[in-house]
Amino acid sequence: MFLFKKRKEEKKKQEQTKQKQTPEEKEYLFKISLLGDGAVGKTSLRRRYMGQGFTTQHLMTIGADFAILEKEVDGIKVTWQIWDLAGQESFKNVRNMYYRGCFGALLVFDITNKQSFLNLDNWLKELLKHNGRGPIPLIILGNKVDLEEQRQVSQEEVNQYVENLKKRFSKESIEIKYLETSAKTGLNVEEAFETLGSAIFSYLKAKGRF
Ligand SMILES: Nc1nc2c(ncn2[C@@H]2O[C@H](COP(=O)(O)OP(=O)(O)OP(=O)(O)O)[C@@H](O)[C@H]2O)c(=O)[nH]1
Ligand SMILES: [Mg+2]
Repeated sequence: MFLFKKRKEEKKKQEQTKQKQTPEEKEYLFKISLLGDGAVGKTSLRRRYMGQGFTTQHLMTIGADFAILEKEVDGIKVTWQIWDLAGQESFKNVRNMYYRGCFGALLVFDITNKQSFLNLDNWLKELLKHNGRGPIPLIILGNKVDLEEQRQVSQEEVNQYVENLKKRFSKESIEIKYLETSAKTGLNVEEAFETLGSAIFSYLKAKGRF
């Protein structure tokens, strides 16, 4: 009986210290996912962000790849849990469980592949269906900008798409942004994750969970 009471008091103390912690002292765990058609460069972007370089080979992701790493966002320590999902249609059923509880997503298409841009809506639908959290911050990434001469998707059409999404989710406290990246040269890769991280902090603040 005495032990039980002591444990309860300890737990209460722990809760109180947690509440007193400033955002800089707290530790945040951000589960995010990378979505988009097969071969658009999801794994390459994740590897680049993790400092693992770039390879020209396409090693198709089977089901999902999972990575964990610590990086600061806005001066606050964040543990990223990155789910890099397989883009191929055949992995559709396996993917669903990885969406659950994600705080944000990087929606990737390949600027040299129009269809991968047109399919973004399907990816978004899949995410919203299985996430269990409602709309979450989204960063749209037009990848492979180093192949500018093969571009099939103009920045204007993506901006238009993003504007429509913003209208669609105008009642939600989520940010939606567009960035062009290259996993090959590293252009905007850090920015992509940092922008998503900042958007997640804004989302948590709006939900009173910061
Ligand atoms: N030129 C160029 N090639 C890229 C870029 N990003 C990825 N690639 C190439 O595109 C191919 C597919 O890259 P992945 O990162 O494996 O694609 P993925 O989206 O993870 O594909 P799945 O796992 O099958 O869904 C590879 O051959 C990469 O080398 C880029 O920014 N520029
Ligand atoms: Mg992959």
